[in-house]
Order: sequence, then C-alpha cells, then structure tokens
Amino acid sequence: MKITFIQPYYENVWEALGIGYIIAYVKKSLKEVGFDTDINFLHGNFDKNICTQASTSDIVAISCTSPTYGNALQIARDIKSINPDIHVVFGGWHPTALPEEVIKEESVDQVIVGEGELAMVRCILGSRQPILKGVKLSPDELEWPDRVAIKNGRTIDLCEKMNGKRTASFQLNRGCKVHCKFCSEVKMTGRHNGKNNPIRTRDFTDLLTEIQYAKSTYNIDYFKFVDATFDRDAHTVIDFCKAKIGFGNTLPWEANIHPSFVQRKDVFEWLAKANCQQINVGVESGSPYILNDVGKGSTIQQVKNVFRWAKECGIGRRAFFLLGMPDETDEDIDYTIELIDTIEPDVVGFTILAPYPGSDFYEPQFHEHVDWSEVDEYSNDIWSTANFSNQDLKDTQAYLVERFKRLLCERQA
Ligand code: B12
Repeated sequence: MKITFIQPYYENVWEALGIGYIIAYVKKSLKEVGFDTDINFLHGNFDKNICTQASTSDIVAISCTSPTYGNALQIARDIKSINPDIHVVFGGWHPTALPEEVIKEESVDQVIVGEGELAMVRCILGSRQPILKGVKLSPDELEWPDRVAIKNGRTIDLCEKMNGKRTASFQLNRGCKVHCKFCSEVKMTGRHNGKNNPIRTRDFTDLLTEIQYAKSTYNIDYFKFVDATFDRDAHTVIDFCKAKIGFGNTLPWEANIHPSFVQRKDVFEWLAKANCQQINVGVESGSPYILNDVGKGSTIQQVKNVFRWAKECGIGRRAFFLLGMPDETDEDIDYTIELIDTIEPDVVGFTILAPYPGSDFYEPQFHEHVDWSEVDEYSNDIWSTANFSNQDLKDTQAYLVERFKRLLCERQA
C-alpha cells in the first residue's frame, strides 16, 4: 500500500516534526504485523508536481494548521481530480479544532483529531470512521521522528543559509500546564490534569541520544525545542541540563520558557552551564490585569525575575508580546512599554491576536468564513477590540517595533 504524507508550504524552515513522529510510528507498527507499506513525504504547495506524485497513492494524509488549511484543501481537490479513489485524510491543528467542518468537504474522506500516530495506523489498517480520535501515547511508546523521511537534511541546510546555524528541533514534553485563551494547545493534548492527563516527558538519555544521532547524521551545530512550554518545572529543567552535561553534549540550544515554572535563579545557572544560548518567553503583556484575564498564569514580577536571572547568567532573551487582548487599553500598552524598558530583552516580537480555531477567541458566528491563509498573528485584517480598531492595533504594532529598534540601537551604541 502506498501512503503519502503532505505538509503544505508555509514560510518557515522548521522540519515537519509531527509527520516525522507519525511516519516512524506507522513504519514500526506495520512492520510488526507484517503489513507492507511504501511511505512517502511531500512538502510544498498545490503545484502540479506534488499532486501528480501523490495521485498514485492509496492514502494521502495531509497535515495542516489554520493558515495552511486553504492550501491543504486545494491539494486534496487537485489530487482527487486526478484520482478520485484515493482516501484523503486530514490531521493536525485545524482539523483537530474543527473536525465537523473539515469532514464536510467533498475532497476530505476522513479527519483524525489530536495526536496522529496510533490513529494513522488504524486508518491504514482499514478504519474508515469519518472522524477518528487520536490517542495520547506515552513517550516510551513513541519512536524517534523519522528525519530521513521528512527530509530534515534540507531544512537544516536552509537554516544554515538563513542564519548560519545548522538547526534541528526536538520535543521534550507533550501537554501544557496552562491554558492561555489565545492558544489552541488544549484541543490537541487536552486539559492538563496531574492524574489522567499528565505532562508526558521523555527520558533524557533517549532524547540526548536522538540529538547525538542528528548531530552525527546532519552535522547540526544548534538545536531548539518545539515544546510550547519546555520548562514543566524547575527540577526537570535542571535534571535535563545535568543529563546534557553528563552525556557530553556541548551543543548550543534554545527553548520556550514559561516564567512561572522556573522561579529559581539556579535554573538559569544550570541552563548556562548546559550551553543554553537563548530563552524565548511569551510575556504577552506588561499589564497584570491582561495577563490574568487571558489565563497566562504568570505575574509581572515572575517575568522580571526570569529576564534578570537569564541576563546575569549570560543567556540571550527573546520576548514575545501579543497585542489586542479584548479588554486591553492604552494604559495596558503603557505597562507593556514600561516592562520592555525594565527587562531589556535582546530580541522582541510584537504580534496581533489571531482568533485561531481551537483558541477561546474563535467564535464561529464571526470567524466561520475567515480565509485563514490571509490571517496570522504577524498581520491580520480581521481582529479588533472594543478599544482598538484593526488599524489601531497595526499602528501600535508598528510603533512598538520601531521603538524597540531605536532602544536596541541606543543600547548597543
Ligand atoms: C513549534 C511550533 C511552531 C514552529 C514549527 C513547528 C513545525 N515543526 O512545523 C513554528 C515556529 C515555525 C510555527 C509556525 C507556525 N505556527 Co506553530 N506552533 C508550534 C507549537 C509550539 C508546537 C508544534 C509542534 O511542533 N508540536 C510537536 C509535533 C511533534 O507535533 P505536531 O506538529 O502538532 O503533530 C502532531 C499532531 O498535530 C498530529 N498531526 C499533525 N499533522 C498531522 C497529519 C495527519 C495526517 C494526522 C493524522 C495527524 C497530524 O499528530 C502529530 C503527532 O502527534 C504549537 C503549539 C503547541 N502548544 O504545541 C504551535 C501551533 C501549532 N502553531 C500555530 C500557528 C498558527 C503557527 C503559524 C501560522 C504561526 C505563524 N504565523 O507563522 C505557523 C504555521 C506553520 C505551518 N507549517 O503551518 C497554532 C496553530 C493554530 C491553528 N488553529 O492552526 C499553534 C497551535 C499555536 C497556537 N497559536 O495556538 N509553529
């Protein structure tokens, strides 16, 4: 049986890690039951080449986020127009958030909701339920993502061309302890719950061995984590750093940090010892009211601590701010400016809220017909609040970007 996985194109140079996980698990599971498969991976837009290559498959499985959903649908339509007998499966963030809508599409035969490894095996072995639920596997049931299949060498080469670093990404945890209203993670891994939905953390030796494999295969000289919150708690971060040092892994790396989980300076001392070069922090706002309102789970003081400790330990600090929370006022923006001036991040991103399906801000009556290929948090024409028009938000974003650039120049002069 020929199965083709497709990741529609989006402007970034990250590898399709989710598909890599699925392919590895499918290959192992089907081998165990003696089921013969020919598995392919294609990455690109709805160009003829992709559709022609995929059209000789028995199953085409397409991954999509909301901004890539339009392309994904076009690919599915084109493939079906060449070969209507192909079974077309959709999975990933958008179909997980809106399965009922996606399955209505004529060119989609099946939607897989949630983590796709086991469900994809079931699909290949014949399960044809229109909406098939994914299963949360424990880390030791998962295989390392199949980096050869997803052509990781290509994205690593591209990273080198773009920023001089041969970078690959890895996953430490599945699940997140917080539920921010603007994030759709909860739809994928469920609401965190210590008992029956704990954070699933990998064995460090297994992870470090995978990193070592990527280093010797692709000559990577830098790595990142895909985890939205890498720092599940202080002792796990410290234990990972100790394990990395003990393993003899000296590679530089970066990770996303949630300020509230690592409120101890020694965490940053260990991160520095383990050659962590940058922390990326979703600060979102300098206003305590807004942070509380969106369920961020961190306080301004915690943010200040993290930025101070990281600086003292020589770790680079990137901050992300999200404009356009529903009740945000001019005063809240002033608090954000004040916070930026205090924490002095090395890099900053200012985005505008995008009400992605799966997030608490998605409202079908307003957003059902949004063309998501035109919308993301960097730029969108759809979001406004009671206090700010869409243009106000764009102007504020532009003002903050310029202001930060100026500050950075002054600091560096
Ligand atoms: C790391 C990350 C990125 C990385 C790239 C990740 C990558 N490898 O491609 C970067 C920074 C480049 C990025 C970019 C974007 N991202 Co992003 N990203 C994430 C993050 C933090 C983790 C995703 C991840 O890699 N998980 C680990 C891998 C192993 O899992 P996975 O890819 O999700 O795959 C699993 C399932 O999704 C499913 N699955 C996936 N594909 C398929 C396909 C089939 C057929 C099946 C059956 C199942 C299936 O099974 C997989 C294995 O279990 C999530 C948020 C989060 N909290 O997790 C947001 C998130 C996925 N991103 C999001 C968005 C919107 C974007 C961008 C549009 C942002 C932008 N403006 O650039 C782009 C779009 C990228 C794209 N290719 O479409 C949203 C998606 C919301 C939505 N409704 O679509 C999320 C949920 C964050 C949020 N705001 O809520 N992202």
